[in-house]
Amino acid sequence: MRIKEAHIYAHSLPVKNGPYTMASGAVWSLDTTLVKLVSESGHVGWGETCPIGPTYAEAHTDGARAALRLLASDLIGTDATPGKLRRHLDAKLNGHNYAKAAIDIAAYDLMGKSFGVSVADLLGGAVTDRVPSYYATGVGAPDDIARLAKEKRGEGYPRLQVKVGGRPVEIDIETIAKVWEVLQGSQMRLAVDGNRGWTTRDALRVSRELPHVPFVMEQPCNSVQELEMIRPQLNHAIYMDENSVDLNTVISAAGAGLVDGFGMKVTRIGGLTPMRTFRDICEARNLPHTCDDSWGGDIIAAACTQIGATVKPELCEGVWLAAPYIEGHYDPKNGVKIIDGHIERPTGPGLGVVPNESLFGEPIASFGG
Ligand code: 0XW
Ligand code: MG
Repeated sequence: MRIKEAHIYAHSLPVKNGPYTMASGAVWSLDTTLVKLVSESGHVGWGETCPIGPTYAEAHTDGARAALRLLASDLIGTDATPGKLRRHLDAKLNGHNYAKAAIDIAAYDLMGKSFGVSVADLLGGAVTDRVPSYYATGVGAPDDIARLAKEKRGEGYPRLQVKVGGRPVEIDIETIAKVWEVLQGSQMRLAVDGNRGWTTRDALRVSRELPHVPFVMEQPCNSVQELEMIRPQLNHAIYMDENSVDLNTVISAAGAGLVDGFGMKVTRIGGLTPMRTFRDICEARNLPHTCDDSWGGDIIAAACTQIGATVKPELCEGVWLAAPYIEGHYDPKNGVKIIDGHIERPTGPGLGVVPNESLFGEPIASFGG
């Protein structure tokens, strides 16, 4: 399966009822980048990468596009089988996982479409076609977030992630306590995501003042070293998100027992090829994890859902989608939607979605053809 054409597209995704707020800032609109690969056999595969602004991760839109231009220029005639392709990309450019991820996802879509099987089949097989999702609030006033918690609980979401950080920690403590009043007695699980925004002092204080609230503390502080400092003193389970930038970090964190699970982003780790290894490492250590991305439309949503559907159900913390914050879909028929807090896995070949590419206009770069 050799690549005949590679095209890169830019597309804008405004935040519905924006902005979306996290400890590191507020975003009103995100610039996503799509990759289309065409094989010599005429099959087409799509990938996507959409950093949520320039301060959330060590990633930004222009970085993704520059890296993709460099990588795509050398794809023509290359074998699109994802494992081989991965080594080819690594030989061309060091790092830049979030850009390589778009090519890797497109290669999986291409392979699935040409074999007539879904990406979940290629990743080991779906264990469910109804994948649990979770809702992430922005950083907001305690009463507003408690109201939102009640609404999302009513909609059937099995999990809520409350954003905190970037403001006085007293307001975060009040927010978590008020949310817990709403969720107590329900089946809905709670994660509190600091997005690197707390000091170790703040994280320890929250854990000490709310020992009765069974939340998972996600990426409270900025660095791995800060997580190591607070770990022995916490009352709460701790998940790593932003710091888990590659498989090596994941192996170290899991091996050292530093964390109880991960919030994982498919593009941060480099696409579906490393993501399936990540999933298997977590299964070997019984570590729960999410299968998310930071933002993006139907392509990234389908990629997260396909891998999420293959995770051992007890370890699947959910698949977060930007869909509730985005107007419309790339694929008018099979767009990836959240219904009653769960996602129906698209069951067609490849990712199971086919974007209406006229939405993206002319490519910003094209190779081959
Ligand atoms: C809630 N998310 C999955 C979406 C935003 O991009 C941030 C992210 C997270 O957990 O940090
Ligand atoms: Mg997170």
